[in-house]
Amino acid sequence: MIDKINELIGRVQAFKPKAAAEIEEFRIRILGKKGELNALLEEFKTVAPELKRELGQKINELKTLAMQRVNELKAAAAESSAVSGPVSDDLTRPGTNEPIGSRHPISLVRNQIVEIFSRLGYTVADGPEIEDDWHVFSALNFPPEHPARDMQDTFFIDKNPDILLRTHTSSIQVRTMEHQKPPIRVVCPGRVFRNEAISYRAHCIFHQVEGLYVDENVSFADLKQSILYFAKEMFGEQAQIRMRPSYFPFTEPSAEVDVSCNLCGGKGCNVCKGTGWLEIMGCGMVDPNVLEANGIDSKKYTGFAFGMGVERIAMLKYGVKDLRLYFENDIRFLNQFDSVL
Ligand code: 2NL
Repeated sequence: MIDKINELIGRVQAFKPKAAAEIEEFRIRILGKKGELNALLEEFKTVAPELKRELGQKINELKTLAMQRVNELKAAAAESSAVSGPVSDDLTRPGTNEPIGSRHPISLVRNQIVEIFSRLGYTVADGPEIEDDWHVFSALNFPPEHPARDMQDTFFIDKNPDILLRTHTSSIQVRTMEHQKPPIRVVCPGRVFRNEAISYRAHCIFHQVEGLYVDENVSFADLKQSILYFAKEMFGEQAQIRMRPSYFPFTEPSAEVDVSCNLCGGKGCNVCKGTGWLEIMGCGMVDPNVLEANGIDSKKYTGFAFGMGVERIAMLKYGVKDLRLYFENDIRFLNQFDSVL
């Protein structure tokens, strides 16, 4: 019986089909219900017990080999028929259309924000996503007991209170002030992280663009005019802004900026909840404590800063009502933004 098995192994190894159809014939002849392998297994039932171990192993070897060989040959045949079918000989055949990708809406809006401020003389700065307490909180005048420093709100790494994921991109501006003297004019785009439950309007990872302008005689009027310019470039010439008093640890005074609702032209609709205004960012005059903490003489220099959420601006611009769409990479959503800029 061992000779029969070896002979069959030899034939499997030597098998070279001339046409694809021969592979299936070969499979049926060897591995099929009434094939040679099953015939061997019938015969195997009658062999002496002391031979069973060796013969059984040998038959298994044969079976694995035959299955592998059939699969290999079938895969090779499928590939070669795809390449050398009759159509490929027709050189006038139109090419297959390779769909090209497009930028993610968050990238589009982020690029546009950066581009608008670059026209006002801002340069772009970057910094690490994993930060320390100083660059995210202390240098920005956060008091020691501020709730943002809590585990509930901020992701700490290995529970180390000094290593954390940045919760805003202000840490980039802090790093800019470390190695650059005024005048400073930077925009800082980047991902930020907050320990929040995910919903249609919140995500634990999102994108911000912040800006910082420090020089002699920088005023709140400069801030207001810069933001108005931004709003008109982003939302259209008809856009108006208003500012409401607010509070941030790092600016004084601080303001929340609203843009007039594009959908109803300010009359009030369900998007602006009847107010005619939509919130787009926060801003303010840099707190003198922040300037001093970063080695800038607050008697000589003043500055303004602002920060906005890219998802929020993109939602308003494109009328997207659920922020989670930006993170799911559903091609049906992404295909609607066909710009490649
Ligand atoms: C918001 C508000 C803001 C800043 C960010 C800032 C940075 C430095 C100094 C002072 Cl280094 N301020 N950034 C200022 C005001 C508001 O962001 O709602 N962001 C989404």
